[in-house]
Amino acid sequence: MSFPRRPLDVSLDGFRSDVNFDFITAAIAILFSVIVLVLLWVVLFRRARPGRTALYERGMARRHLVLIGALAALFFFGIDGVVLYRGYADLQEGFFKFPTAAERPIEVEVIGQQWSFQFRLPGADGLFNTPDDLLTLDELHVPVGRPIALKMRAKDVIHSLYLPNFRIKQDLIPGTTTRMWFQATQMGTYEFGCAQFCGVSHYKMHGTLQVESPEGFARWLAVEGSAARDRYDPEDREAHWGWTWEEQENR
Ligand SMILES: [Cu+2]
Repeated sequence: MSFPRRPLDVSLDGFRSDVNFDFITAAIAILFSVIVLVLLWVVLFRRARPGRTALYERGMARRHLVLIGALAALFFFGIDGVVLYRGYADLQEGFFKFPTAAERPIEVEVIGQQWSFQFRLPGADGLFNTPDDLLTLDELHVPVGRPIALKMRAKDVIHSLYLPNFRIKQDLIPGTTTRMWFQATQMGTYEFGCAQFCGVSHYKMHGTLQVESPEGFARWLAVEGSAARDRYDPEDREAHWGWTWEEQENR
């Protein structure tokens, strides 16, 4: 089952969320229809009419309690149980597992502030807060088919980076570092936004994610990297918000 208005899924793991959403929607729709049909049947065909008394039943007899228990168990294990099982399977398959260094992720630092997202890529030296860092505002460039590892902080209030085409969202919280990862399966330009109401101009807090071919991304890195080195100003303290990654950070 698919809904035409859903944003295009261009991620490795987005289908996991879609499958769960579809399952819950279908299960609730079926349950709702059954309950409405039973209610209609009772109201229309079992009501009092001339020559017929409606039966008033408190539902406390043993057979009623057994029926209620059986239905409750059916719904609990048939819906919640399935979602729990699927969620656990997703965990096991690494949906929520932050990429290790061995998986060679593209590492990105994100700062959220009223009302924009700033992204920092480490550049050729692989280290953050050095002159060749690539800084972008409300625009993130990533290559297709590589894991992207984001570590995020906030300057002022809680923001949330939401990538609808990747079915992921994570808060940026002042005073702590949060993490999120994704992998794109399709090139293109996609929108991201802030998903926490973070002030009067919250609506302005959005930008574009450019998913490029590996060659296109390498070209972008080379061109922007040398431009970044030229632009680097050691006196500009505001621009040096990056930090050094620690393996155990925020586990
Ligand atoms: Cu925000």
